[in-house]
Amino acid sequence: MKYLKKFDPEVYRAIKNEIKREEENLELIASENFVSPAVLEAQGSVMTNKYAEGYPRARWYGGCEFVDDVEDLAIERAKKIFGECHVNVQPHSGSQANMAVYFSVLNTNDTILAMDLACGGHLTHGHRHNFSGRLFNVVTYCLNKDTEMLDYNQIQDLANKCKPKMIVAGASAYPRIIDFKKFRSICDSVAAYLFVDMAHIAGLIAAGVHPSPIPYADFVSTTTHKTLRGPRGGMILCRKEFARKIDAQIFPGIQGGPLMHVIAAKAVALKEALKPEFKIYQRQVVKNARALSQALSKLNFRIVTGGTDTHLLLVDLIPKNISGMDAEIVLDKAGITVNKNLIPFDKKSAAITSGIRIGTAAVTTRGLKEKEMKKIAILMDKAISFANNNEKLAQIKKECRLITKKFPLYSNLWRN
Ligand code: DSN
Repeated sequence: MKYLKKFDPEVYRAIKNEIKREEENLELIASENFVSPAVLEAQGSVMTNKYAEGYPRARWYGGCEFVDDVEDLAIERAKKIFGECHVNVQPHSGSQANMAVYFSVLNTNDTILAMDLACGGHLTHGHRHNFSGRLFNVVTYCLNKDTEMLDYNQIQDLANKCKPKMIVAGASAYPRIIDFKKFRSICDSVAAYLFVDMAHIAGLIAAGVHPSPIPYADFVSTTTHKTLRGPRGGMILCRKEFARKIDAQIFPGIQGGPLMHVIAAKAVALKEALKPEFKIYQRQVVKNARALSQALSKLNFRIVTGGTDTHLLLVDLIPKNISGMDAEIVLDKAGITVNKNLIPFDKKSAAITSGIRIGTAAVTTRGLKEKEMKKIAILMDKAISFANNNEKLAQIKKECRLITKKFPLYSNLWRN
């Protein structure tokens, strides 16, 4: 970063500090990951300079022959991974991917049935402060109170009553396998479209570690930066019959020029996802989440649903007498990064919460395995029991640092 260092030392310093933070801390935010140097190079490339409104070979600007190449590569690789469907790699984010899906077949005030944010859904699945909740009539499903898992009978009953035009499956904080076939049959019974937001589990699906929604859904959206381990961005996969509608909603519907440097990086990440190592990585992500869940359980943390099938777990902190908000702060002081999260039927507000969400995608990228998960659980438990003791927390941070030192991130990756 020699040019940046010289021209803008303040931004340079912030980036260096972020590198240090990522290198030294245990990153357990379920929606985050670390991209490869190849992805970073593509994203930091001259393709940021190019306007390319339109689609490959049908652009509104000249000089698009090379950006066409990367967009074609990204689309073809996504199809190889996820199967035959129409792919649009232009959404700037998951939110914009979701917006394009809604706009493609819904009219304002149409009814959608989606998972409540408080039960693990996402803002763009109809939250009242989000565009989705403001534009559509939203009915929400939650979880079974006893199992804390999706209750397909409840979803069927709600669908029978509200006759939604679209049912949204997918979540931000749900640790179990989602049965897309069941969602399809509920949709068929009420003639609704099935829209699956697979953002959190896209990498697991790419590796065959979670069942794929592609055979069942009319529309699938994803972000590219979570378990899929690509650049920050979005993508839509849909049945071919909706191809024109989806493309027209992304451009000119809701976006202008696509971010071609990000699309180049998406292509690189998708090439990585096609490699056999990616399957091994995703299997380890789930093994690590299970190991962490079991280890925390043994230390008297209550794991929502009793465990996990995915990259994430939701931890109920009520037995530990600390809120999610305070646990997030305390763990940060100890060098462990998580986020506070509502647990199903939480009595606390979204700003305080009774739980934290933990994910293993990022720590698995740097090579941690089950043995380290057990150590992390012990460190988390220690940190929470010494919540008011900054000296102890600083000591725990040093212990975390011993783990991250053993599994260097950038110092190793960038040398190769
Ligand atoms: N904010 C993301 C998450 O953390 O799950 C979803 O967009």
